[in-house]
Amino acid sequence: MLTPRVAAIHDMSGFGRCSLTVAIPILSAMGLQCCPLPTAFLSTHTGGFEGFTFLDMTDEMPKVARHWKSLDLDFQAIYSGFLGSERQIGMVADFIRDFRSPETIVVIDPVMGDHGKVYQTYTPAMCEGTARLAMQADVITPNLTEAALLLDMPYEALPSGEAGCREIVERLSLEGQRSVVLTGASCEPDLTGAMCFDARTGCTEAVQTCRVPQEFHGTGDVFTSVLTGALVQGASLPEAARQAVDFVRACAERTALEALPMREGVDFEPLLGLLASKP
Ligand code: PXL
Repeated sequence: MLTPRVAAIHDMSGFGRCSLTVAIPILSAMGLQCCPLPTAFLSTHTGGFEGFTFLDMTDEMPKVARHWKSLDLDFQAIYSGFLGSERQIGMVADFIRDFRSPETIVVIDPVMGDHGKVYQTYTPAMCEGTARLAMQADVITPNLTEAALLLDMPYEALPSGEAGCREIVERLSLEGQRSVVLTGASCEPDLTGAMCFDARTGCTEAVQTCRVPQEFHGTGDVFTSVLTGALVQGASLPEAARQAVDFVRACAERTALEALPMREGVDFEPLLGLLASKP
């Protein structure tokens, strides 16, 4: 079998473990070919560093897409995350239109913010565009902040607990048309993980683990990269979410013992073997 391919549309942040520096090694460890389409190149991510550089790749993106099209490339999954400009949102929509086949899994992480706050570089127009783009997805993976933005309600007003998380994913499913994996979803105070609405089955299921009592940057990117890899490998949505929850927990446990600064992300590299596909 040919190695499945994933087009990964994210920024490349040189330091801080997020987006492409997470997606490429994780998808590769899972036995998949990751083809990066960078949205921006930054010296670090924007969460916790001052003075980061930001090279916008908007003008480059349609050229890359055109070249890939001329090579007749196809992708088993299209996976998008952090975008660098408002114009890119339409470009990602065009990319999906041009490269989607009936078998392609389109995973859109509607990256916009965390902990109730919108990221520094995300304008209101970008947030609206992200919500529109997310309508093209087979699967979206918002955190609670992004869920509130997609539902156009204040973060503080989100329903909580297991019943609240169920309500959120069902409301975000566009009447059952798209799958939703809510990250950072906590059914009980000592537990955390994901709440999944699976558009294929119409079922909502909680996938939980013990909470590691510390926050880390970039765990959403680790989570959605593992989820995407597992879906391409043929896992069901709840199985893929289970793999992603367990991997993030293993990374968080290890990193908590190392007392790494939050902004450096989770120390996932030594744990990539846990994901390794067995030929
Ligand atoms: O993890 C999301 C993310 C991705 N890329 C960049 C970011 C962030 C969150 O802060 O700043 C550049």
